[in-house]
Parts: sequence; C-alpha cells; structure tokens
Amino acid sequence: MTITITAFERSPDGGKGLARDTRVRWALEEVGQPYEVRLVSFQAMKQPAHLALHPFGQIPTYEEGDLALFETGSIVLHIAQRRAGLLPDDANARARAITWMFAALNTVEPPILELQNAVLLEHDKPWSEVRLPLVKDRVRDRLKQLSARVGDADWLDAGFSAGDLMMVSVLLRLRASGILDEFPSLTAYVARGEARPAYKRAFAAQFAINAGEPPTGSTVPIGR
Ligand code: GTB
Repeated sequence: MTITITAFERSPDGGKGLARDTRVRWALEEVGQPYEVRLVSFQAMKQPAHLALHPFGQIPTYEEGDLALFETGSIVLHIAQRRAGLLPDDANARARAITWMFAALNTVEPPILELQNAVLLEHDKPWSEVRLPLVKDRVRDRLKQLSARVGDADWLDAGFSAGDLMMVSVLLRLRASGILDEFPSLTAYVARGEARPAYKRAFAAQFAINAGEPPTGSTVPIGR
C-alpha cells in the first residue's frame, strides 16, 4: 500500500532537515519502507483539503490506505509498531524505547523550542536580553541530565530505537545555538544518529527539495 507524507513545498530552513517531515522520512528509511511525498505550500496547509488531514494546518501528515495521521510522534510510533527495525521485540525494552520518544518530545524539546522562539521571535523585545540567559540555562539543565544518562553509551537503551531517532532529531534543532557543543557525549550521540545510512537518505531527500535560502521577506510562521 502506498504511503504518502506531506512536507513543506520549501522549508524555511533551506535544507537543514529541521522540519519534522525529516523525522518521518528517517523512520521510513530505517524500516525500509518506500514512500511518496506531497509537497504543500503554506497557503495550501490552511485550506480545507489539508485541514481534513491535519486539524492544525501543519506538516507532516501520513496517509496509508484509509488511515490518515498527523503528529510526528504518533506517525513515527505507528511506523515503528508496524514494521521491524525501530522497536525491540522484548516488551519491556519496547516500552522503554517508547518512553524515550515521549521524553524527547515532552521533556527535552519544549525548552529547545522556547529557546528557538526567544531567539527568532522575541529578540527585539525590551526584556529579551534578561530572559535569554534563563531560557538557555533551562536547555542546559536538561542536556546535563540527558548527557549524564547517555554517558559513553551508543544509544539511550540497548540498541538504536525510535527513541533515539526522536531524541537525535530534537537535539539537532539545537546545533545552531552552539549549546550542544558544550556536551561532548551528546555531540557524539547526535553524530552517531546522523551517520546512520537511513538518516543520510532522509536528509538527502529533503535537501533535494529545500536546499537554498528561503524566499526573502517571508514572514510565514514556521510552527513548532
Ligand atoms: N506537533 C506537531 C508535530 O510534531 O507534527 C508540530 C508540527 C509542526 O510544527 N509543523 C510545522 C509546520 O507545519 C513544520 S515542522 N509549520 C507551518 C505552520 O504551522 O503553519 C517545524 C519546523 C519548521 C521550520 C523549521 N525551520 O525552518 O528550521 C524547523 C521546524
């Protein structure tokens, strides 16, 4: 059955792979599942046809026969549960891998998004200079804890899983800030994720569409 995902017609990141379709592409590549991509413009995302798939008018979405999904975490979990390669067979190990997916999305990503908003959307506010160090320290607090857990291990639990896919994807959003470089074990962890052939294929596929600067003067919201 054909799987179709949606992605930005042109990602504002110019091909850095930070838009969330890269996470879904990576998951599909890890399990060896071919897929098609429907590119959507910001305008099209807010039209009824797309809103029927995604109530918040965003990408990515996932269609497979009668099934239509939104929310990257749910899509990656669905892929991981249906096909071998992203979740261990052992029930407890599987539950732990899923826990790491939630930890990535609910515990590690929120302060990173807060930082991104502070830098991109609030930099000209009078209070920005005072607030920014606080926001950065909240990110550092999380990374200290995560780094203590990862240590010298290759992956969060026994072997690479959907939990690592999500955590590496979340940490990649921090690269431009320089904060990730303060944590060598996490830098190495992210590099291991990026070195996976499936990640490379996913990155290349989105890069082929998005490479280059976003249109100048673009003020469209980029979502989270
Ligand atoms: N919770 C949803 C999920 O996990 O799927 C969030 C989806 C979401 O934020 N989608 C964004 C979107 O569609 C694209 S990924 N935005 C358009 C809109 O809201 O109108 C977020 C994103 C966008 C761009 C960059 N970038 O340019 O660096 C990074 C991340």
